[in-house]
This record gives sequence, structure tokens and C-alpha cells, in this order.
Amino acid sequence: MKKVLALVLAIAMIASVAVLTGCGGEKKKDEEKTFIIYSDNAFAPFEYLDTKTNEYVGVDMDIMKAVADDQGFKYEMHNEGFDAAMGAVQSGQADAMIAGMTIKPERKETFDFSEPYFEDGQVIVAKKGTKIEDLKGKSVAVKNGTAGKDYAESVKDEYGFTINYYKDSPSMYQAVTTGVDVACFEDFSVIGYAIKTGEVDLEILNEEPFNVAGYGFAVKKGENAELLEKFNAGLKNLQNNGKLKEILAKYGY
Ligand code: ASN
Repeated sequence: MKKVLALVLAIAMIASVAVLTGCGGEKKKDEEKTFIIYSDNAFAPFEYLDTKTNEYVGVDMDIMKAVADDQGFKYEMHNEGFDAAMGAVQSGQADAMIAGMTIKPERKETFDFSEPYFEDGQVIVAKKGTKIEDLKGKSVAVKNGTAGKDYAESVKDEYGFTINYYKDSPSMYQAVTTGVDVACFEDFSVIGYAIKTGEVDLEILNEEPFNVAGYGFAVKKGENAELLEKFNAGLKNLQNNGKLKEILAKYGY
């Protein structure tokens, strides 16, 4: 009899422990989910390595932190490059990306975007004194997967140039500076920042940026709707409480 009682007690204890940890475990999982966010790695002032602190900083990095603080979620940032970020979101390796990403109609077929938090378009950049006619018969530099790449491909026959593809913006600028390519295609605000800070000694050829559109935070189409909602809610709060303005002003906007 004693043995039976002990056995019953033991089973009851195991069961209660299982129930407790089961419940607690699930709740924990929900509360502590750490979202994986990918980004570009050399796209100042939106994301770039601060060599003093060895940390990625920039408008996108600050927005992401402020939104996560506002909405109370955890995330891990991976600055792997723009094309890598798009691939990571599409493969499900990342929950989302924030990378100065232009909200383009074609991208909406594979991504869901947040509300825009910035506006920009692309420009053609070359050594000082270069004219648009000089692109004929030469090669230009573009960054894999970008809006600038799409634009270059769409006008290459009209201007008569060929295209070389690079993995990041600095490689593109270098190709132009060293004369490998005659020009490159980049977002206006990003190359504007590089010129202003003296990082590159190049010139913008067009008067107005083309394909001006919003920048958005993006998830894979049909996935992570809850995270997208949180981002939009947080962004709205940052717009209303002046924090977004503050972040942009910190980087010169
Ligand atoms: N604006 C670029 C694009 O959406 C983003 C980037 O180069 N990081 O293609």
C-alpha cells in the first residue's frame, strides 16, 4: 500500500512539474522571442561600422532600436550586406530587414513593407567633370540587388554602357575612383553623405534623383505580420513624439 502511495505521489509530482514548466516555457517563448533582423553593412548614414566602437550605427540602426524599445521586443541585428539581407528574408533565415530599402512595386511581390520612414531616389555618380555622354561604350558599377542596379539595367541600351556588379557600396565607389568603371548608381542621400564627409571625391551627374520612393522595413510576403504591425505602431509613435526627427537630425537630415 505504502509503495503504491509513493508511486502515485511521485507521478503527481512529475506531472505538476511538467505542467508548470510547460506553461512557463510557452509563455517565455512568446515574451522572449528575439527577432532576427538583417541589414546592409556599408550604407552610411543608414548603417555603417563605427570603427571606434566596432558597432554598427546609423539611421536604420537607431530607428530599429527605438521601435523595439517602444514596442518591447528583442532583436538581433546582422549587418551582412543588402543582397544578403534580401536573401535571408526570403529564405526565412531572417524575420525582417531594415536597410534603406526602397519600396519598389516589383519588390511588393515578394516582400511586405512597413510605412515609409524616409524618401530617396537614385543618382549617377562619376569623377568630376564627367558628362552623361561619357558613359557610352564604358562600364558602370552597381550594387547587387539594388534599385540603382535595376535603374542602370533599364537605361543601359539607351546610354550604351555595360554593367559591372559589386557586393557593396564602397567597392562600387572604389571602382569609379580607380577608373575601372566610369560611373556608379547609388541612392542620392548615401552618396551625398559620402561626398559631404570627404569619403569619396566624386560628383553627381543628374540634377534630380530618379525613382524617388519611400524606404521601408520589410518582411517576407505573407509572413511575420505581427512584427510588421509592431514596427508600424512603433514608427508612428516615433513620428508623433519627435524621436524620428531627432534620429534623422543626428545624421544631418
Ligand atoms: N535603396 C537601396 C535599394 O533599395 C538599398 C541599399 O542599397 N541598401 O535597393
